[in-house]
Order: sequence, then structure tokens, then C-alpha cells
Amino acid sequence: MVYIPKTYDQVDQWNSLMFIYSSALKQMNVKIEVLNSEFVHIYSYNPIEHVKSRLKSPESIVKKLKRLNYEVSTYNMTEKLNDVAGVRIICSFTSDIYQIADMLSRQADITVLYVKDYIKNPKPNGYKSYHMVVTIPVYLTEGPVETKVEIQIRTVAMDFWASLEHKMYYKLGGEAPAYLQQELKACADVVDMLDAKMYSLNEAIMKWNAREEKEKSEEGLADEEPGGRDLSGYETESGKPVDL
Ligand code: 0O2
Repeated sequence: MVYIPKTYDQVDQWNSLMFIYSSALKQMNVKIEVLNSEFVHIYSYNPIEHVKSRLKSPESIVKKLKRLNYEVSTYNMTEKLNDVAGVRIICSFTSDIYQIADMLSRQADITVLYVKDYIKNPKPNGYKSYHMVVTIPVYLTEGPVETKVEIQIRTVAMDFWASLEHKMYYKLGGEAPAYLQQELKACADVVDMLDAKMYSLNEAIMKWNAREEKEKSEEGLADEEPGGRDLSGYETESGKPVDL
């Protein structure tokens, strides 16, 4: 939905829109923080390494509108651009990405407009990331304003590649010679391999931990059997469990 504040002053209009976008980012950050804390509370595991959020700079907004052949206006900014407000969630493992995307999609007040899965379908240059464009309501005195936020979710390794590629892309003036493009793609393949290795290593560690826990609890039970401690934690003098 496009919301143009009721004012004819362009500067005021711009400031009001930016206020709405930055409020949407604040709300989104709180949601992500709560989800992460709940995850830690339930599973003692922290899927999110860190979160970055940003408002697109006026220069970038103008540049993108011009690149897309749109007239530079606040209307086109809200209507045609989907990443004026952006959140980047950096996770440990690829599996965390889909879990976080799913948790966010299931929030009642978040509407997913579309998804671009550059993990299942990487860009030809090797770029990998999971993108979601959503709306989230910002509650103003006049009522709720559905505001677009772009969420990028990727692993630490994918983020490392994307950040450096972004810097190099600008250094190269947006056009890299073929051999450098090939090198960047080769780095993306290494990143891919690293993510896969780390994932399987983590799976192996979790399995090993689960086995250790099971063995410990079985040993504990075996030690306690003669004393007669039943699983409910109630003890009897005879050593027999009580019927509850
Ligand atoms: P910046 O400087 O990060 O803001 P859409 O928004 O879906 O209508 P768009 O913008 O083409 O169309 O979407 P896409 O392809 O999902 O890309 C959005 C953002 O993803 C980009 O924003 C980048 O942040 C990031 N991105 C996409 N492709 C690449 C890539 O090849 N390399 C790197 N490093 N980042 C990429 P902006 O506005 O281009 O830039």
C-alpha cells in the first residue's frame, strides 16, 4: 500500500515517509529479537549470528528509480521500490535460514509479498541469499500503515562473499572483466562448500551430543534401579514405583 502523508511540502513528505520506514524497521528488529530469544529459550540454540538494518540513502533511491526508468518521486519510491527499508539476518547454517523465514512468514501481522530464493537459484555471479519482501503495519495516530520491508537472510559465509563482492563491484565501476567474474564465482563455490561442510559438522556434533546424553541418562538409570527411583521422581521405601 502506498501511503503519502497529507502534506504538500516535499521535505515534510520525505521526512514522514522515512519516519514510517524507520518505524517498520524498529518493529521488525523487535520481532526478530523475540524469535531468536524464544529459540534460545526452547532449544538452547541461537540461530541468528547478527542482524543489520538500514534505510536506503536518498542517493541510492534516486539511482535505483532512474535505473528502472521511473520518474523520481515519493510516490514511485513507495510504489516501485521494495527495499527502502531493509533488514539483513545473518545465520549460522543454511537450515537456519529457512527456519527463520518460516517463523517470520507465520507472524499474523506480516504479509509476504514475494520471495526470491537465491540459495536454491543462485545468481550467475554466485550470489546466494534468501530474500523476502513483506509488509508490516506501522501504527500511526491515523491508523495502521502497511509498510514494505525487504528481508535478506543468509549465512555468515554468504554474507562474507556478498559484502566483498559488493565492494569490488563498486571498485570495478559495475563492470568486472570476465576472468575476475570467474574468480568471484569460484570463491562463491568455495563458500558453498564451506557452508555444506560446516552444516554436516554441526549435524555430526549434535548427533554425538545426543548419544552422549542418552548414554549418560541410561547409566544414571542403571545406577538408580536398585534404589527404586521411578521416572516420575517419586520414591518408595520398597523400591517399587508408585502408581499415580
Ligand atoms: P543495495 O546497495 O544493497 O541497496 P526488487 O527489489 O525485488 O524489486 P531488485 O532490487 O533487483 O528488485 O532485487 P534483488 O535482486 O532481490 O536485489 C536486492 C538486493 O539484494 C540488492 O539491493 C543487494 O543488496 C542484494 N543483491 C542482489 N544481487 C546481488 C549481487 O549480485 N551481489 C551482491 N553483493 N548483492 C546483491 P541493491 O539495491 O542492488 O543494492
